[in-house]
Amino acid sequence: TDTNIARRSLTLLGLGDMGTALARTWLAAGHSLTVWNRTAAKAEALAGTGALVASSPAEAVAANDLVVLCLLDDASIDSALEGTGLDGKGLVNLTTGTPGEGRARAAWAEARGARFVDAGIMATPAMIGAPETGGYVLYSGSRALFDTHRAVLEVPAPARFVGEDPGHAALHDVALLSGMYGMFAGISHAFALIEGEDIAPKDLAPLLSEWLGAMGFFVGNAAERLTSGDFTTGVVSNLAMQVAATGTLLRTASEQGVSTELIDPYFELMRRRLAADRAEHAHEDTAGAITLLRR
Ligand code: FVH
Repeated sequence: TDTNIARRSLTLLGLGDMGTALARTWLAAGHSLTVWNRTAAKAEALAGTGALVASSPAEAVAANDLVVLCLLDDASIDSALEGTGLDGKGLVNLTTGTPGEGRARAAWAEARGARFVDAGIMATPAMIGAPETGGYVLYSGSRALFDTHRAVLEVPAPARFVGEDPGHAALHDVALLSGMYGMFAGISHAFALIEGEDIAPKDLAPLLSEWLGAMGFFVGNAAERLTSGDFTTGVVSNLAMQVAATGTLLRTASEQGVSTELIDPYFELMRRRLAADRAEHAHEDTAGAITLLRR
């Protein structure tokens, strides 16, 4: 495990919004940082704060054993590193990708003699170097590589290692983001309902926020039900009642002149789960609907 973190040196490829935020925290913490960016001006801008600017990806990679990638997408890694020797390097990929891309990239790195860790950044650039904001980075792949560099990787944001399958950081990342977008959809529908009424969005906001927090128990409940296969024990709001109640939500949307396009898909799934076996599924909550999603 890295103990002397003040004197570590590493390379960072990619100085977009996120890469620049990462670079600033490593430089501020006193690390020796070599940077490369396709558009050289972004790298030059960091030279004044102590970054060593490489003129090519190959020069940047040669400078250090630890090489961090923070590029736009998986394809840009090929574009940046094509023809660059990686033998003996430790590659940490902070570029967002799919689980399949993470696994393929690990095999690609190993074939070139490098160890590999993939990552998913659960933070915006403003949350980097600000642990109080709750951001963190998910890592998966080579445990040995992660352990060796953990301290330096934790400078920008806390690290969470989620397993040796190099696809699992991306899978966790996308699962969390998917949950977030589902929540954003519900929030959008809620605000659309009050538009044009004598209710200020800022007055609905704290109620909505508090309600979503209170409903957060569903996450743990769903996990328990999916693990045990028991979708009925301890149910407080049963599926038959909830399906009936969706009628009120849909009629309200109609009265308010609001499209139901954001809530229809979930309501349809609830109806399908109930219709599949009404006698059994009527006593579940909505977690049973999850089982219908897998193709
Ligand atoms: N910014 C955010 O809020 C999110 C937070 C969660 C994680 N994402 C992911 O982080 C990766 C980098 O995101 P970013 O915000 O730094 O993105 P950009 O500011 O657009 O910078 C992109 C960098 O990638 C370079 N680049 C693009 N294509 C190529 C290529 N073909 N060859 C070499 N480099 C390439 C680009 O270079 P340049 O345009 O400055 O020349 C930037 O350095 C990303 O995976 C997010 O999903 C961020």
